[in-house]
Amino acid sequence: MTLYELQPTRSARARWTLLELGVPFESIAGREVFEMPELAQIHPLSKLPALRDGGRPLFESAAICNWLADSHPEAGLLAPSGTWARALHDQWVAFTLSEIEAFLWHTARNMFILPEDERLPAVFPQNEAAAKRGLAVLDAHLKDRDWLVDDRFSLTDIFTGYAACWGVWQGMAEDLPHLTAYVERLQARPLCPYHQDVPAAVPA
Ligand SMILES: N[C@@H](CCC(=O)N[C@@H](CS)C(=O)NCC(=O)O)C(=O)O
Repeated sequence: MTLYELQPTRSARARWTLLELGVPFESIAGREVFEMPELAQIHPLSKLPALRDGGRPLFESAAICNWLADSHPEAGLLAPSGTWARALHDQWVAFTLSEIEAFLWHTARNMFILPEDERLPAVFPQNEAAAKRGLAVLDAHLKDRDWLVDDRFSLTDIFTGYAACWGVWQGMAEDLPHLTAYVERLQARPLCPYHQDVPAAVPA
């Protein structure tokens, strides 16, 4: 098992999943990974994270994390397909990507990643408002529970929890106490790698 990663970014989801599952893996890490032909063979856009499992290439953090948890069912990190708990996991993953992360990432691209003359700071307020709407949904859901699905820690928390941390790091959760407490619970877990600010580490 080989994980191509850059920490701390969305690669951390795959790393945490592997650690929770106790699966040994080789790590190929760092900014130089973006230039590696072997990454381009896995991810058509040479993005991270990317995984090679027994020679088979896989990209997108959601697909990687789901595959890892599904292929190690004994760990109980993810409810099986066909259960209601799995439907709820799928719901939170889709919600995270479309209602929170898309906006956080669009801002990050316009703040750190695109060439300076292509950046559009005008998108920041709109993205912040949209991401906050999504984060507020998580905050309301977490009012009466510690974890997102079935009130037990699961892959859903590894996945969606990353976007929750990202929102907190961006100062978007000051009026979201349940989300803030949730991020603290995540970070208190012994294997949690979500401890640094994302934008500072996103490739320039
Ligand atoms: N939706 C993808 C996002 C992958 C992604 O954009 N990763 C960033 C690091 S967080 C990256 O590779 N950036 C380099 C680039 O955009 O060219 C996932 O969740 O895996």
